[in-house]
Amino acid sequence: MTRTADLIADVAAVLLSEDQIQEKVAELGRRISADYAGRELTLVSVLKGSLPFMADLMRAITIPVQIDLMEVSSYGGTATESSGLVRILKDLSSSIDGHHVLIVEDIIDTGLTLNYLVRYLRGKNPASLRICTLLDKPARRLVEIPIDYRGFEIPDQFVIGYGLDYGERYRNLRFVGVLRPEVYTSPA
Ligand code: PRP
Ligand code: 7HP
Repeated sequence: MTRTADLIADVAAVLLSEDQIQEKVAELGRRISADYAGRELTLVSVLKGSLPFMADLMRAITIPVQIDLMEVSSYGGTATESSGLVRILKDLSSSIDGHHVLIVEDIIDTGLTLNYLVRYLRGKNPASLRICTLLDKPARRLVEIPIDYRGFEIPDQFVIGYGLDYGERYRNLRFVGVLRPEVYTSPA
């Protein structure tokens, strides 16, 4: 059986500690609350990776919010490389027509997932559409994405934890760490 200790053994370095993440989430919550004061905000979380970030961010926001969840998966790529081909596994539950929408993402890497999602959500006629991401890995960007709220800019390393996975593991770690390259380069 896998224990948290086994997961931690695969971590080369802690990139962002639990405290650093929580401090940043509180700061983003304050900024978003101030920017959207007097307006109704709908947070759209992009599952599964953004689940912990969404759960913490929505509670750091002090104005009324609605939430909705989408799940997308990129296909045709590898476990560490996105392909740009995106499939919607779970669509919005409610209309966002006329709503102020903030997309909540865990990481923007190539930008291909969000490029697809932004175009998809714009087609649903929101009053405004902005992007909040915890992590931004600009070195790998293939398409330009306007980021309105950015938690941390990170180097070009494969990271896991706080929702981020490799092969569906590590999402339950409370920090963001760099995965040991042996984990994804050595044969299973
Ligand atoms: C991850 C992450 C982003 C996307 C970013 O999702 O949550 O949605 O990749 O990569 P990109 O900028 O190169 O498109 P993934 O498809 O791994 O699904 P998950 O959230 O369920 O882990
Ligand atoms: C997707 C993704 N998932 C986990 N860790 C990373 O570094 C990633 N980049 N893009």
